[in-house]
Amino acid sequence: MAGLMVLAFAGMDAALAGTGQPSPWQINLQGAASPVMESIRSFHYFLLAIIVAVVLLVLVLLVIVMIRFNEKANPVPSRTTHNTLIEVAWTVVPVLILVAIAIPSFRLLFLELDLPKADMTVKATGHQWYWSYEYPDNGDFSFDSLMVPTEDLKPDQPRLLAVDNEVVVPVNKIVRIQVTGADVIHSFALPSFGIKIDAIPGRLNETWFQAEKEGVYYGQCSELCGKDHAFMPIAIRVVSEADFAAWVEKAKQEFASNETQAPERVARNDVPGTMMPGTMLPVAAAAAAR
Ligand SMILES: [Cu+2]
Repeated sequence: MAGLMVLAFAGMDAALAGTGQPSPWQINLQGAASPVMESIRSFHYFLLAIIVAVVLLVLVLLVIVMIRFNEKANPVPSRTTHNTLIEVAWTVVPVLILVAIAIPSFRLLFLELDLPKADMTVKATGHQWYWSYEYPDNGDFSFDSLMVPTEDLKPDQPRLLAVDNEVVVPVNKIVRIQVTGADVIHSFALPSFGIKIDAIPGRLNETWFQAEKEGVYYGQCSELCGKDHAFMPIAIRVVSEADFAAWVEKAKQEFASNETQAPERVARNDVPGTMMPGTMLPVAAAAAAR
């Protein structure tokens, strides 16, 4: 029965959850576009089935107790206190359930953390409040990626997720993502690829994905990093190998000299009252002056 309920839920979820971006009334994980996310989703449904079964068992036992052993139905209670068989069972069964969860859980952890041989590397650096990307294997160009403000959105661009310069990667290739932070801790997260990894200043974290379908996939910074934490989305465009090669040629020219790119574009994206990196909150400034 638990299995049936989970199946129904999974069916409903397939209809409701978008892939690459959230969808209205979505109640479940986003659709999978990488092998890791597929494993995360099946592990999620496996856990859901176990949880539903446990909850139903407890519910049934409680109802039996309430009906059969209430004061009216059972005025003279038994004084039984120990039952070796039951006590062994309610210790061993949960242990077996935990072992059954631990095995696929560790398998999934290894899949996520044991990087396969990568076809290419993209380095993502979190800034307050945008991402910048480097392509060391494809000509070593780099660029900043800022959110498109609502008033500038094109019809096919989702609000708060679209960016001016998307990360472009080839389909079906293993992409290693190296992640770091330039100022504070950010987190690089993209639900449909099943990746979420902290961007920590002074440290290089790595993860990977293999996008299985062409399209645009969106993610967001997932570590509270300041005022515009919610406005530094991640957009990855997955294209064919030929389109990727063409894009690389174009990008090499376009981003050839962009060392001063960030500050003016951050200023454009900003609103009055902004705290730029390096400025202090009034309270902190007062404390420093003391
Ligand atoms: Cu951030």
